[in-house]
Amino acid sequence: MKHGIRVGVLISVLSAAMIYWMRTIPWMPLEASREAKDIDWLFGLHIDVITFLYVLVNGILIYSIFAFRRKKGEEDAVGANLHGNTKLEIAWTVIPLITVLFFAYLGTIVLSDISAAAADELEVNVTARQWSWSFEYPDAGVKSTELYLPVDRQVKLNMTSVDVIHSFWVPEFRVKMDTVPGMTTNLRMTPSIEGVYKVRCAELCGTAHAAMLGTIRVVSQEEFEAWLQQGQQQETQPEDLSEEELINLGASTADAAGCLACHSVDGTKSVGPSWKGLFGSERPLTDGSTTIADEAYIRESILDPKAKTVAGFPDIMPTNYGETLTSLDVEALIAYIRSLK
Ligand code: HEC
Ligand SMILES: [Cu+2]
Repeated sequence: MKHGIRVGVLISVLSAAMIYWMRTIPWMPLEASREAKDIDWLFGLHIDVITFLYVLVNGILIYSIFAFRRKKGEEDAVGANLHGNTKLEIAWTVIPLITVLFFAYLGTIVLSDISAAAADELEVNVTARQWSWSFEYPDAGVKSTELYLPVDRQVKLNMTSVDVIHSFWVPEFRVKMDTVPGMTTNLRMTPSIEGVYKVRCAELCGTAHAAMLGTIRVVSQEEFEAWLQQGQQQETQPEDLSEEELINLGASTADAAGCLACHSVDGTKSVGPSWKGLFGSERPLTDGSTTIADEAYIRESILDPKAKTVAGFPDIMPTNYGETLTSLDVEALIAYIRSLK
C-alpha cells in the first residue's frame, strides 16, 4: 500500500507538470479556419492522455528500479513467483477500452460538426493533376489557378483528379482530403483569417509531387465579389491579347498546367524535350521520319500527344490537355513556345 501511495503521488505530480509543459509547446501552424479550433482541441486532448500514459509507464518503471532493487543481504534470494493478477488485467483492459471508445465518440462528433453543410456555402470544383491545382466556381462560371475564398464563409470543395491520386491539404486549415480519378470527394472548410496560404499535395504522386503547390487567397467578402466579377468578364479570345500578353499567359499556363515539370525552357533535357529553339526546328520522330515544328505540330503535340512521338523520349505526355486547357490556353502556350528562340 505504501508503494501504491508513493507511485500515485509521483505520477500525479509528474503528469500534471508534463501535461502543463506539453501544452506550452506550439505544435501547430496558425489556426486559420473555424474547423481548426475543434480539431486542435481534440488533438490537445489526445496529447494530454498520451502524456499521462507515458508518465504512468515510465513512472512505475523508474520507481520500481529504485524501490525493488536487490539490497545488501538479498544476493541469493529468489523473487516472488507471480502468476498474473486478474483484477489488474481487467482494469488495464477495461479502462483503455472505455478511453478509446470515448475518443471515438468525440472524434465522431467533431467530424460530423466540421463536415456539416451550411445554408450559404460557396461551392468550388477542384481539379488536381500532375502537378498542379485548378479551381472552378460553377455558380459564377469562373475558372482560376488560384483559390480565392471569402473570409468567414463556409466553402464546399468538390474535388477530383485527372490522373493519379492526390491529396488536398492546407495545414493552417487543418483539413486534408484525397482527390481520386473518376470520383468526386468533398471537403468543407471555413477560412477565418484573411491571408495567403498554400495548398499542398499530401499524396506522393510522382516526380514533381513536392512542387505541387497552389495559392489560396482568403479575402474580404467585397474583394471576393469584385474578383469573381472580373473573372466573369474574362471570356478573352486570343485576338484580344497582344503578342506579349499572349506569351505571358502562355508562360503562366505552362507553369499552372504542370508542363514545366517535364519540359525546360533553357535547353536542358528533362523528362521531355526542352522548348528552347523548338519552334521551326526539324523534329526526329520514333518512326524514323522527321517533321517541322510549326504551330500545327505543337498544337497536335499538346492536344493529341500520342499522334507523334519525338525520337529518344518516352511516350508519356498526359493525353487530357484537350479537356483541361481552354483554346486560349493552347494558343498562349504555342505563342510562348514560339517565343523561346
Ligand atoms: C509527364 C511529362 C510531361 C508533361 C506534364 C508535359 N509533357 Fe509535353 N512531352 C513530354 C514528352 C516525354 C515528350 C516527348 C515525347 C512525345 O513527343 O510524346 C513531350 C513532347 C511535347 C511536345 C513536342 C516537343 C518536341 O520536341 O517536338 C510539345 C510541344 C509538348 N510536349 C508540349 C507540352 C505542353 C504545352 C505541356 C503542358 C500543357 C506538356 N507538354 C506537358 C512530356 C510531358
Ligand atoms: Cu499530387
